[in-house]
Amino acid sequence: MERRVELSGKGSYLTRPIPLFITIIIRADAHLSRQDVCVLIPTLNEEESIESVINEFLALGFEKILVVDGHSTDATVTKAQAAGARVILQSGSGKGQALKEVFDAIEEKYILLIDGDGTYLPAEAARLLDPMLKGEADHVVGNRFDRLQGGALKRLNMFGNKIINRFFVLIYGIQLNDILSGYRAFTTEGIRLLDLSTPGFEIESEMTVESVKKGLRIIEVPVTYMPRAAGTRTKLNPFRDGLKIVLTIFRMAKTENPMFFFGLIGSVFGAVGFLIGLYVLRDWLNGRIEHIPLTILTAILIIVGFQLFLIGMMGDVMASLHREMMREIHRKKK
Ligand SMILES: Nc1nc2c(ncn2[C@@H]2O[C@H](COP(=O)(O)OP(=O)(O)OP(=O)(O)O)[C@@H](O)[C@H]2O)c(=O)[nH]1
Ligand SMILES: [Mg+2]
Repeated sequence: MERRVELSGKGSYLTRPIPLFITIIIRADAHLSRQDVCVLIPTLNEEESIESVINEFLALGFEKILVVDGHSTDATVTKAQAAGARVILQSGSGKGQALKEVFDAIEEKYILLIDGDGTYLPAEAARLLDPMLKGEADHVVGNRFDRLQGGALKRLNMFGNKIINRFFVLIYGIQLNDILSGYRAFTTEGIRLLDLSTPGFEIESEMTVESVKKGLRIIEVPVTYMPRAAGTRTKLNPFRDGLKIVLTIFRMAKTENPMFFFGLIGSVFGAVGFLIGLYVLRDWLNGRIEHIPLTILTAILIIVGFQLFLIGMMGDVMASLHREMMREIHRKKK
């Protein structure tokens, strides 16, 4: 019988002879102390898949499995408990609120975060954990776009994901391809440094941006993404949640890339002022000296737009000074 065994983030090996299989397990274990890992699974009505996700992790030797449930109305909680996971009911609602609530309660050194809907493969856990256990990263993100299973992401979600990722790269200048992935690993120490405030599906983008801000070493590794099981429902609304995600990324740009944040708002003011100004100018050239209030409005809009640009420039200076200071503090700490 052929077996697939995941190794150290460098893909999978097909192993046939038993001795080779044992060698591979030993080598994988050298990097991976599973006792130090808390497998964290947020769930909301995932009774179809939760058992198999937990069982696969148990079979891989992960014992600390924590399910944080959003008051599922199906059998998710009983199935998770029966399978051997510890279950915590979140006090509020939303995936973000659920995760924030449990981060402080986790005692293991590493957290492996995975959705409970069976769209990610537990067998690929080592790929995410290895770079951290080797001390090469503080936050590892599973990139779904490298090896996407046909139909796993609906065309609309795919489009939204690409736009959001581009938007992120544009603002933060860091080349990541899948900032919204639900399969990640991080050090518990690292995640506690992050200031997380969003309650819903914005949490992944917030975790990524905050990691960049707090100087965590963040890397991506390819992971497989499977379609949701037929008949199960997504909780993500591509329009409502997509907009919230974009606004979160934009709002957070205020301190990281002030020129972009204030410049964009300033451009909107300037552009509206310019258009109204054109209208006033056209009538003025035709000999009609009217629209006095509109003329004043034009001037105000353009001045405010220009001032926002200046605020952006000042903000940029402050941001780079802050970065320099943080670097200095880090250097002193070492
Ligand atoms: N605790 C908790 N978990 C949630 C909540 N909303 C969603 N989840 C879980 O978070 C994970 C991701 O949610 P999904 O609905 O799969 O969203 P998605 O993965 O972006 O979308 P799909 O591509 O359709 O799977 C799943 O395991 C959900 O059960 C919530 O309010 N509370
Ligand atoms: Mg999902």
